[in-house]
Amino acid sequence: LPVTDTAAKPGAAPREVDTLIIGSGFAGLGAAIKLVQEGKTNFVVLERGSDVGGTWRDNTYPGAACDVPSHLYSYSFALNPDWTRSFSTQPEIQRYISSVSRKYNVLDKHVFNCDVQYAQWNNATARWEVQTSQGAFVAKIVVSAVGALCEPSLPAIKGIEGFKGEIFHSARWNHDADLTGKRVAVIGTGASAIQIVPQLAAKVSQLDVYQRTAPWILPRADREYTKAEHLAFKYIPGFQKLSRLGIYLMRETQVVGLAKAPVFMKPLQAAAQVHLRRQIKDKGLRKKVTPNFQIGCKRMLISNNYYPALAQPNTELVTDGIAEVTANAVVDKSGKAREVDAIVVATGFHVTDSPTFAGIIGKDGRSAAQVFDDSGQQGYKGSAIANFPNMFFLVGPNTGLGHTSMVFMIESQLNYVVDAINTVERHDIGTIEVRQDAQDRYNRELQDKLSHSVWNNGGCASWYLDKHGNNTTLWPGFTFEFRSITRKFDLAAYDSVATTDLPT
Ligand code: N01
Repeated sequence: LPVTDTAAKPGAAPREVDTLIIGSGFAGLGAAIKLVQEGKTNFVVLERGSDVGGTWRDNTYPGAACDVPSHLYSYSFALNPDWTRSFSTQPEIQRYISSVSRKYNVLDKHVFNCDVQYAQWNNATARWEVQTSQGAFVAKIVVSAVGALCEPSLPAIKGIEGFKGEIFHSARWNHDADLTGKRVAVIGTGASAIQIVPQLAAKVSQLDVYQRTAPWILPRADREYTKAEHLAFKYIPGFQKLSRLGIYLMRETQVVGLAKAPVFMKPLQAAAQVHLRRQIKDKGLRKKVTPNFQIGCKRMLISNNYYPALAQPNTELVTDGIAEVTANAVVDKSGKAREVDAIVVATGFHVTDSPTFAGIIGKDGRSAAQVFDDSGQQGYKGSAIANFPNMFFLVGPNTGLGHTSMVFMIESQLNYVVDAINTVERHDIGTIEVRQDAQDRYNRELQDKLSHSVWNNGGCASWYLDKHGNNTTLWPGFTFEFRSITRKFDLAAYDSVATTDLPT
């Protein structure tokens, strides 16, 4: 593929850099901050949106909020004593990320509205050539921080493209569409949908919720912080850190049930059953929302208002499956058509089959999509992939979590990747690539651990598993174990060539 328009515009970001970061969510922004802290200036961040924030910028649907407590869901180096509640809403998280980007003065390193079309390794120059909607960039090292939940997955439902009303994905909410008093269908009952449904139920005339698989839902211990707590977070030294540690340790105990011995999930499943019985009195509805798999197999959801919203008279839970969508209705598999003015598609994201993989082209000319098609999505410590020299990944393969804060995993990876970049500089390395044997050994151990987990054995299909049935998304242990293996960059697991030995 030809690289076009490499000429730098006056005053624009440099076109040739040491390090190029793709994406500015929690991961990419964190990488930019760490590079600055390491005294590095020759880098650029390419961001397809018009602001930092990534998934928290994009998911603006009504009710969007985090299901990890606020004090843990933030950078350790930028604690925020001002969180207003125990589980933050999307606008507050977005404001936090934005304020961190300003505080650490990295916005001038960003090129916004810059959509990366592909990144191709050039063996001859030992550089990545990155083609974007704003022309080409060339970099020695690329850090891919595009996130796992960034590419909306649209359902392949017969006739859906011919629907004449409003239709949009949960992560691309159309705020110009006023749904007040309208008839609305929501497709999906995952983490996004269960936050959207109560908001819509309160304002629409008719809400049809299309459920394919009933999720497990636990109570949400959400509340506003008191004035005394605010003062304590702000003025008592260590109080915030202690509270963060407490949340962290409580969440970590879940790993035993999720990854090691699913039998320990039974108390949580019992708690979810009690929650369901308390919130839904109608036995028919109760039966419909009772999951048929083990809790934890899919992401555990938390909500206090989803079940009550389903029980509202203007809401109907449809479990017959969708046969087709016509110009003005959704038709279920029993043949019943329900006319609607709008459809909200809350069907999740392309994770193990992200279209972004097709745009990363490694040293033998194969894209990440082609490599993953053969072997499944595999990497080394979630941070490097054989065949892709001088490229590091944040939130790469098997770094996802089902129980606690991704920011913790991201910070672990930031240590590792920034140490890798420092190592490359220190040893004057021209190219560096993880060894296939090191990657294979790492993945054998991972898959062995995952084979005992509830994600693989809990009797459900989920976005955690790829088309081969392999779990290539989740980290199977305690997060402090991941922190430990990413503490230092391990050059021994990599093949490297000194700059002086590169062919000229
Ligand atoms: O997506 P999902 P999401 N026909 O993939 C259904 C994070 N997150 O956007 O279960 C009909 O979980 C699908 O059904 P089934 C979090 O990590 C966090 O909700 O596959 N239905 C499912 O019900 C989460 O896991 C937060 O049978 C179809 C739903 O759509 C991840 O993002 C908030 C269908 C998709 O659920 C993704 O969550 C939001 C079809 N063709 C998101 N295809 C918080 O922190 C799919 N479905 C709170």
